[in-house]
Amino acid sequence: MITIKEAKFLTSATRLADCPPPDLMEVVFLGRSNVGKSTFINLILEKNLAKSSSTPGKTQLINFFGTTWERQESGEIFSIRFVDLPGFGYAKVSKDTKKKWEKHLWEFLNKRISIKLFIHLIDARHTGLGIDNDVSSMLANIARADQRILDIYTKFDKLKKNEQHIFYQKGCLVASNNDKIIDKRFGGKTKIQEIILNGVLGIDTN
Ligand SMILES: Nc1nc2c(ncn2[C@@H]2O[C@H](COP(=O)(O)OP(=O)(O)OP(=O)(O)O)[C@@H](O)[C@H]2O)c(=O)[nH]1
Ligand SMILES: [Mg+2]
Repeated sequence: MITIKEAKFLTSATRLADCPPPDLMEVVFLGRSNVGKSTFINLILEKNLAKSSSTPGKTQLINFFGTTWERQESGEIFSIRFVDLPGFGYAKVSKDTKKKWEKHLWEFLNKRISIKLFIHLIDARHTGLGIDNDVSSMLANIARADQRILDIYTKFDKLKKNEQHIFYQKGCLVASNNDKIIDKRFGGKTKIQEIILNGVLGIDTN
C-alpha cells in the first residue's frame, strides 16, 4: 500500500535547457493531445494539480510536479518528479509551431537522464493509431537500460462491457477518471500507484 505524502507544482519549461537539474527520479506522461494525461496525473496524485481541459492542446509546456511517496509496509520514502507533457499531434497550431514543440519534446525525452519511467497513455477507444505506433517505436529506440516504458489505456469508462473484457483478458493496464471502474476488476488506483513506483525503481513485478 502506498500513500502520496506530498504533491505540488514545481515549475514549467519549454525545452530541456530550461528544466530543473536532473537530480530526482522522474516519470513522464506522454501521448496524443486530449488522451487524458493531465487527468491521469491528478488521479494518481489524488489532487487537482495538472490542468486538464476538454479542449485539446491544454498543456503547452513541460510541467514538473514534486511528489513524495511512502510505502506503508516498509516505511520507505521516495521523492519522485512527475512530468506532464504537451500532447502529440495537436492540430490547431501552425505546422512550424508543431514541429518546434515536437523537436523540443523529443530532445527532452531523449536526453533527460533523470527519466526512469515513460508512461505512454493511449485512448482505449482508438488503439493502433499511427501516431501511437510512432510514439511506441520512438520510445523503444531511445529507452536506456535503466528506463522502463509502460502503456496505459485511458477513458476506459467509454467502452462497452464486452470491449472492456478484451482489455482485461489481455492483461492491459487501464484507467478512467471514474475510479470505480478500474477498482472493480483491476485493483484501481492503489495497484497503478504500486506499478508506477516499481517501474521508477526498476523492480519487475511480473
Ligand atoms: N470519460 C473520460 N473522460 C476523460 C478521462 N480522462 C480524461 N478525460 C477527459 O478528456 C479531456 C482531456 O483530458 P486532459 O487530461 O486535459 O488530456 P491531456 O492528454 O492532458 O490533453 P493535452 O494537455 O491537451 O495534451 C478532459 O475533458 C477530461 O475530463 C477518462 O478516463 N474518462
Ligand atoms: Mg494535458
